Order: sequence, then C-alpha cells, then structure tokens
Amino acid sequence: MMNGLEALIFDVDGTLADTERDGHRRAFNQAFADAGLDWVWDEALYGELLAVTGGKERIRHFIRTHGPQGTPVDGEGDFVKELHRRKTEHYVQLLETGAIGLRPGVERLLGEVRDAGLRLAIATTTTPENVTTLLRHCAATDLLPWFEVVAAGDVVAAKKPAPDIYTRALEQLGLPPQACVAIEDSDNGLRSALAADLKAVLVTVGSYTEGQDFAGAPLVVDGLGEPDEPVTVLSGDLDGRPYVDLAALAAMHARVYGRPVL
Ligand code: XBP
Ligand code: MG
Repeated sequence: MMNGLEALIFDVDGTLADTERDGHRRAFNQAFADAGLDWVWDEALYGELLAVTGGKERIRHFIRTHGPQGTPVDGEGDFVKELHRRKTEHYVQLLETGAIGLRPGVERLLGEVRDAGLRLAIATTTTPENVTTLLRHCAATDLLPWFEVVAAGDVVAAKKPAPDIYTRALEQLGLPPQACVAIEDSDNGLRSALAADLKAVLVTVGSYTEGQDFAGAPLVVDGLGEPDEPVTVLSGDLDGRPYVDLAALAAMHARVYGRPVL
C-alpha cells in the first residue's frame, strides 16, 4: 500500500496499447470481407463508430445508422455474433504475431507497481480472449500473470460508459474505489470509472480520443512518457515530473482524497 493506494486498474484498448486503428479496425474489415460484405470501415468512419463501445454493439450501430447492403432483413439472428466471432479470430491472429506492442511507459509503470507490491487489474469492454492474447504477446515476457483481475467484455450487461465493468473489477479485487487509481484513454472509459466512484483517474489520450471531454479527470496527459520521451500535461498537475511514474500517480491519488502527498 502507498499512502492508501493499493491497486491500479487499467483499461486496454488505447491505454495499454494502441490497438484500434491498425488492430481491431483491420480485423473488422477482414471479417466483413470473409462474409462477402462490401463494408469497409476506413480510419475516419471507425473513429466515429468508436463512440459505441463493444464490437457487436458497434456493428449493430453501423447497421442502424448506415443501413449497409447485405444485412439480413428478417432480423439479426446470429448474423452479428458470427461476424464478431470471425473478427475476434482475425484480431487474435494479429496479436499472436506480436505486431501490437505496449504504449510507451506502460511496461515501465507495470514494473514499478509490482516492485512496490501494489496490485494490478484490467477493466475493459473488449473480448476476454483479446486481453489474454495481447498480454501474452505484447512484450518480451508474458504479462498476463501480472494481472490479478481481468474484467472484460460480456461479463457485464452494460458496457462503458456504464460503471459495470469497473464495479466488477473492484468486487474481484475486494477493494473500495478510494484504494485504486484507474487509467483510461477515452471519454467513455473515464465516465465509466467515475460512475463506479473511482475519482483518481489518469487519462492517457490517444490518436482516436484527443479532443474528447475529460471533465472530472484529475490528470490528463498525452501518454505515460519515458525518461527520453517527456509527457505533455493536458490538464492537472504532474509536479514538474517529465513522465508519469507510480510516485506521480500516488501523488495524484493523495490529492484527490485529501491525503498528504508523501
Ligand atoms: C475498447 C472497445 C472494444 C474494442 C473492440 O475497449 O470499445 O469494443 O474497440 O473489441 P476498452 P471487441 O477501451 O474498454 O479496452 O470487438 O472485442 O469489443
Ligand atoms: Mg480504451
């Protein structure tokens, strides 16, 4: 424990790794092609569709708002589920190549958390298999064992920005929100964490989430940074630190909960 801080809860897509543009988006397009559909989600359209979390929900939203050719007229049946299953197959195959690594500073921070004896958890909208495969292949070592809790995907009915997945992660950790820091990349993710009463939230903005509304986040940066890759603080206070380390997160957490910054 560090001055009341006991665990970090990480989002996955856009936070641990920049997975959306060249990972998930490509896998969706491959699944559409497999199914003989002429649907193509280019980078701009995908950026709009990311407003809806959850791959199945995103496909349904696309069907509703764009009415693309090839959608079964007599209701959906397993059409969307089957498309999403194929998409997940393609995405997992891509992850297994090691093509998607961690964002700068993530492995360093994970190591600091472990060295300090704090606990690690995941709270994500993505499919559980995507998380385990990413953690097994994104670094030189298998990072999956580092995470005590992986709360992911359909284990909860309501996805981000609903609080459910963060509430599930807290339940599985057996910790109250005030003992944790959450790390997110998007407005949906921030709203989900805040709704679960997690007040100490770091937002590391990504290319798809810059410019979103991060009101309520005590600290917003353009990434975790590294000693040779200084971070830009977009809102909040990093006390002059050149990058985000565990001490910076403990200081943010202490300020949020009115504790002395040790
Ligand atoms: C991001 C999401 C996910 C992914 C796609 O999750 O909203 O839906 O875009 O993954 P988070 P699936 O930022 O919470 O990690 O197709 O498996 O849903
Ligand atoms: Mg995210």
